[in-house]
Amino acid sequence: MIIRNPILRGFNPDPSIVRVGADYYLATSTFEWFPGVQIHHSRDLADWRLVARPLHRPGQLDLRGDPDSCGVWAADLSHADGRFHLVYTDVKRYGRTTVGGAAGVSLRDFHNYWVWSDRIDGDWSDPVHLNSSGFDPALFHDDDGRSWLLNMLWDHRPGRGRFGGIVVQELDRAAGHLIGERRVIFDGTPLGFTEGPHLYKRDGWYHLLVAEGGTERNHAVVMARSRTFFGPYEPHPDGPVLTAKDRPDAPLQRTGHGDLVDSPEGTTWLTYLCGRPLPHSDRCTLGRETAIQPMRWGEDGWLRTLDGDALPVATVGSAASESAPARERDDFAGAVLPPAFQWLRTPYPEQIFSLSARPGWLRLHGRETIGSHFTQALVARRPLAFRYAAETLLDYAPANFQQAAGLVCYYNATKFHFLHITVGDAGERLAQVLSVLPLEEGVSAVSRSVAVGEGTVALRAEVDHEQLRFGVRGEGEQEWTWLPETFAADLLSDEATLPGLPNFTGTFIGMACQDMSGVGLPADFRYFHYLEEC
Ligand code: 6LW
Repeated sequence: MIIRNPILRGFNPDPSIVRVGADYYLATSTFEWFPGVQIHHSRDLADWRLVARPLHRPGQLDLRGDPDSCGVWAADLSHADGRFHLVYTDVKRYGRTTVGGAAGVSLRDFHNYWVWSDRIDGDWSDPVHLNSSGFDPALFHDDDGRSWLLNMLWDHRPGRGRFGGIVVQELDRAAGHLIGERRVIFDGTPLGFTEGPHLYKRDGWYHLLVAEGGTERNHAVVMARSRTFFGPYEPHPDGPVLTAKDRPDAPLQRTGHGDLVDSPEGTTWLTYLCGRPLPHSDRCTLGRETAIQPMRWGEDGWLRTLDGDALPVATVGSAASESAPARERDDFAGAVLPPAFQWLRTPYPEQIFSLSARPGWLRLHGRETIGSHFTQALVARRPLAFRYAAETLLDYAPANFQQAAGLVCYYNATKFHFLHITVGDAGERLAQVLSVLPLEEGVSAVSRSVAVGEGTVALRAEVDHEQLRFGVRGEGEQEWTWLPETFAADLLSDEATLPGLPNFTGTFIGMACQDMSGVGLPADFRYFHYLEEC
């Protein structure tokens, strides 16, 4: 078995893993993207398949109005008494780091929910609100049958450092609410930014695993242990269990926010989030991804990487060759979206798209502008590599300049490149690119346009690391017409941002349709191809 990290390529951060018999399940965060939470399945830890997106009904999740990089953070997946449990945060407010500067208050809104299901791909329950005291909830099911909720405690008060430690409180699963008192069990280490708690019981010890250092280059997996549940917890004598901090040579960067699982053979595996910057850059256009590697328990009862160097590994086992490039051609012949696709925020997808209005086509209804925090018609998928091409076929007849539809490379409202078909001043149909750039607030650019004839039009994006180019091909044409400009793909990354704003997702590539005239003019898409050029 060869494991190539990241095992979940493209925006899949904050992994939580559980094993039930021979089946491993991995839950990752989805933020403002809908449906909420992705759960992948594997039997060998190498090959993973998306098997569930549990939060999909209006009664479960409504992300409309959630700011960029808010929404569903850090789901924690567990299994107890024959049932899967999922706790997660819906972040409703983030804003800039503090209101009133560093000495000001940091007002944010984190709501933690619990859902459950007897089957991983079953109909998950409606959520039960547990608390709102901070983010990164996790459940610990003790062997006395009691369950406990952990989360990081958010301290909004001036000068308190915002991260107030790890708190626990008992969850009465039968009654469906927290009971007893809330207690801080761990204040963290000097690395700070203590979050992402998970608790395990082994050899008479309670082992606490947390993320520290913040999710950028100082990120780390940190462990502490105690003989008693409420602590005190003694940090690992070696420091972080795994980190790429101060190791720019490490094959994976930003490694942190981990979770542990034991194989049937008794090997302990650590899964964690990581970032892969573009070569010769610090920019992660694919966002934070998920990696995994085996660990070992020392004679002293502490967990370490196999080499004891606390470093991430690119592969487990000798990888003779690179994995084959993905070539995914999706048409829209089915009644549901192909599984790789998601949309933004709304639990009412029928308001933005239809797969039945024109059989064999995906119809996007012209709604709000790209970047709207409410109802924008944008359906997209994660790119998984630094080089890829994406192509679609569009049937669209705009009547005025306020109507636009096409192919978009999208990070969030502050950064995207949108190749769209619209109408010029003389009423002619044309293709042009609207770019909104993250570094100069509100700066956007519209490229030079190319004329487009009647009928359907094929649209193509080709991304090669930092460079993006767009092409169009009219009905009956053999050759692509490439727009004269190229565009900065690396601006669509976690790192290219105005200061103080959250950038926790990653680039998506997909289809969009907006109608600022309010007519709701639809655009029809026949297929979507995602091709990793080798
Ligand atoms: C997540 C926190 C983190 O809740 O970033 O890197 C937050 N760690 O644990 C969003 O992914």
